[in-house]
Amino acid sequence: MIQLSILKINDYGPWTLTLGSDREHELQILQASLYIELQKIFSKKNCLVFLNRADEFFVASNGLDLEDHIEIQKSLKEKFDIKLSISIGSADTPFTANKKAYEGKKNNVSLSDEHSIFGFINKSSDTQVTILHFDVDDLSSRRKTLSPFEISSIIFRLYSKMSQFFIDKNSLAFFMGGDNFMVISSIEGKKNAKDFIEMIKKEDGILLNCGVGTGKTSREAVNLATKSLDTIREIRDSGKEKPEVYELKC
Ligand SMILES: Nc1nc2c(ncn2[C@@H]2O[C@H](COP(=O)(O)OP(=O)(O)OP(=O)(O)O)[C@@H](O)[C@H]2O)c(=O)[nH]1
Ligand SMILES: [Mg+2]
Repeated sequence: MIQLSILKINDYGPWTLTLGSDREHELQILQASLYIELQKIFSKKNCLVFLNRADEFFVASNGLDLEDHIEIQKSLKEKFDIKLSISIGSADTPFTANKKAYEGKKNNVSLSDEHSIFGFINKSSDTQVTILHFDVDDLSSRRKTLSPFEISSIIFRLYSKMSQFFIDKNSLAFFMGGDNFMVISSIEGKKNAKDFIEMIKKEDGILLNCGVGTGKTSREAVNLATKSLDTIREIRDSGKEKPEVYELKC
């Protein structure tokens, strides 16, 4: 079971208008500050936060109970004037967990009125999340002929294809910066990595590597996925034939 917590700023649209038109810098500062704080709080609880369109945050929150979420809300209240709601969902696949969280909030299934928490906490002992860490092989060589903006355009086209491909497999893809992407997946979902790599190789001539990690918490899964990705690089750099997908187990 994968548990997802989606954090959203309450009434953000109308509130932004109250700042007047000279607001963009303030909004960017607020969004970046929120992201820093959330990544700090959740990583201390062994979770990773995934940035969604800069003003919404997805957390693979396996292992966190309602009390943890209340504690997080209390700490955010002390630091920010704006308030966030948290919607929680859990399911066998990340996409379904995301739908459950969404429906929990839409149907006002309250877990805590006071702290604006909605949805469903995973109460079963079955908690496991798989992370696929994708990275472009040798992006540096493209930088020799392409300008920074042209590189970004390639990366965002790739992100768009990845998002579509993995949503069809009930998994959620996020851009992590540079040429890095992470997909929140179920353990069965990892078999899709190879197919995606082949598709992108054929359609766009881009070579990707993918490290896979599974853990009881997202931080544990991400650690293993990144270690697996780094292992692909080590194999490649030692002159041996590298695997495109690699999975280290703890
Ligand atoms: N989010 C994230 N970004 C990273 C990580 N490692 C590197 N980056 C970013 O990705 C960019 C590209 O770095 P690399 O992927 O190492 O460069 P490369 O030439 O593609 O090298 P290989 O991936 O080893 O083939 C860097 O400039 C960083 O911005 C990581 O683990 N996570
Ligand atoms: Mg790379």
